[in-house]
Amino acid sequence: MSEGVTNFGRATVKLFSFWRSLATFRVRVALNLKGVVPDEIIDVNLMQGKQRADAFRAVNPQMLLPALIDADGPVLFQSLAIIEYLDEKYPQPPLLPASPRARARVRALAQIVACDSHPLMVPRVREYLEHQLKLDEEARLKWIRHWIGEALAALEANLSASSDTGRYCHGNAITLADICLVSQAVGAKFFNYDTAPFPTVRRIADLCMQHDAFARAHPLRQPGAPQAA
Ligand SMILES: N[C@@H](CCC(=O)N[C@@H](CS)C(=O)NCC(=O)O)C(=O)O
Repeated sequence: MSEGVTNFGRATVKLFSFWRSLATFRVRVALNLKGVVPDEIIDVNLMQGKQRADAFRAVNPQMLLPALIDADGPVLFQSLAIIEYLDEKYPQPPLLPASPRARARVRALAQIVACDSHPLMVPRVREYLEHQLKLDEEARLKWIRHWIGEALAALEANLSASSDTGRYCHGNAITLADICLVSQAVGAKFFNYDTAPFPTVRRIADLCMQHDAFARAHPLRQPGAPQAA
């Protein structure tokens, strides 16, 4: 781990982050939407396996990013749980709609990404495919692209068929579902997956990326990211 940005030693909000982490991207968007600026950003280099170092294991025994420490803690982990925590602590702008049915839809769309697709392509899974199952790079990419496509297809089917879909995933305000949808679209780009067959997903992702909270949170705009898209 290496120390990142600090504000006068007043460490009230600490975000454990890595530029490429899509789950951390989701939390960065939520922080930006809520106007919360972390006092410290602690870089955990996933490409160097630093998530498994003792220093980070003590923070999050699951050895996954993101992790967030708000004031005296305890540490918060799992991107959806962190985002809902932020939403409850800072209610404006709301990231979940008001009605139970609408909230369920937004959470379900979010979980297509965060529970059913993204976990299948993270470093620990890619490493297992490579080192334990001995799959070559072509087979590993086939795996990743398959699960990216499954989620994009599920999102597109729901979004294009539902009268609840508006400018964003649910109506005309940004919700948790949009945050997750954008992380899926950005992840697809990382693996050169063409999102053209999913026009509703693409339209909403493009619209979100015009918003400063999303644009500033983009993985390629974080410290340590490569220059090129
Ligand atoms: N379900 C978790 C996923 C967390 C996760 O897998 N994070 C990735 C980075 S996006 C990670 O830290 N991977 C480390 C590893 O796989 O070893 C969440 O949404 O927070």
